[in-house]
Amino acid sequence: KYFEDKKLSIVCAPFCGGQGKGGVEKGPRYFLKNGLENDLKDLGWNTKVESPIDEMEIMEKLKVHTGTDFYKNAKRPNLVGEVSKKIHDSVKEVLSQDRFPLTLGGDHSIAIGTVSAVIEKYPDAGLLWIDAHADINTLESTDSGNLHGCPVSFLMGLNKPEDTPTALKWCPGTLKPNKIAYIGLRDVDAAEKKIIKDLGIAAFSMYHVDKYGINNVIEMALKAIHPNGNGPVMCSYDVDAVDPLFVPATGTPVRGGLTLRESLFLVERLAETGDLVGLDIVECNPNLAVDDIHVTNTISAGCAIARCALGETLL
Ligand code: HAR
Ligand code: MN
Ligand code: MN
Ligand code: MN
Repeated sequence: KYFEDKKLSIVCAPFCGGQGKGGVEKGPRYFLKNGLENDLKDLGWNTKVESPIDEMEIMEKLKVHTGTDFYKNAKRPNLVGEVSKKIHDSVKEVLSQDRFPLTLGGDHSIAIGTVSAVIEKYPDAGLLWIDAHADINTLESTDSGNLHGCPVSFLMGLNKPEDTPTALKWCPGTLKPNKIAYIGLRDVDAAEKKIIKDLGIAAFSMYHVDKYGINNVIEMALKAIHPNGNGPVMCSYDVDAVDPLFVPATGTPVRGGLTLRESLFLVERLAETGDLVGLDIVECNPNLAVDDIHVTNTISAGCAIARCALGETLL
């Protein structure tokens, strides 16, 4: 299987420019402060930490780009393009060293970089997108203009060349509809529903989790991206998939989400397959907590997702 010598790099992606709320760039720092690197060492991983983007520099650039960097309705496309390319290159480098890429966001726009890098290394990789949102808006369809609502459209090449900001043209856009499965959806825009339906993308909403149970949903999702049973799997995990009761400190919480056990079971099962080749954990925003318990709950849930995906078991 993959990464048998158990080497891993934590790729820090402290970026908030794919949406409008400050604080999500603090994610990597909070995860590390919570002891994530040592926890992964305890699970037998040889760990390293990579910081491909300079947080201070990007926060300075953010001030300039906000209000000047637009492409049609989209906000800060040049900054998102620049940052996601740096993350892409870092994840490529990590993979070339036979290390597992665990990328800590940051907002979900950084997945433009991570997922494209994993696909370059593993062209037949399937993508599991765990999220309350589908993040498949195109530059035409986005109402908010926030690019964290659009990464899947760039990964799939759904934006026409003349609709693609220069700084995002590096993204290959080769991800095929039959290589994607969503889990946890419950806040999907009308335009996104149409795209998902038209392209026939496998999408398991909270309705399906209720109807079939999380165990069947994960099996159906894996079957959708690898009909023959196995193959490399990239998981991009937006913590807002989890119910805000457990993960309150996130930018766009939506009630009626995964329980904490369902959210961990998903990644425990992925670890069991041995097919996981990359993981993102995004959208933790400590600034949006109303008290310290909210911060602790959110960060400890995020860390638990990472540990469970990387081999922690209950027994
Ligand atoms: N669909 C909405 C938009 O495009 C909201 C999605 C953004 N929220 C997220 N993404 N956290 O997962 O703006
Ligand atoms: Mn590349
Ligand atoms: Mn989301
Ligand atoms: Mn998301």
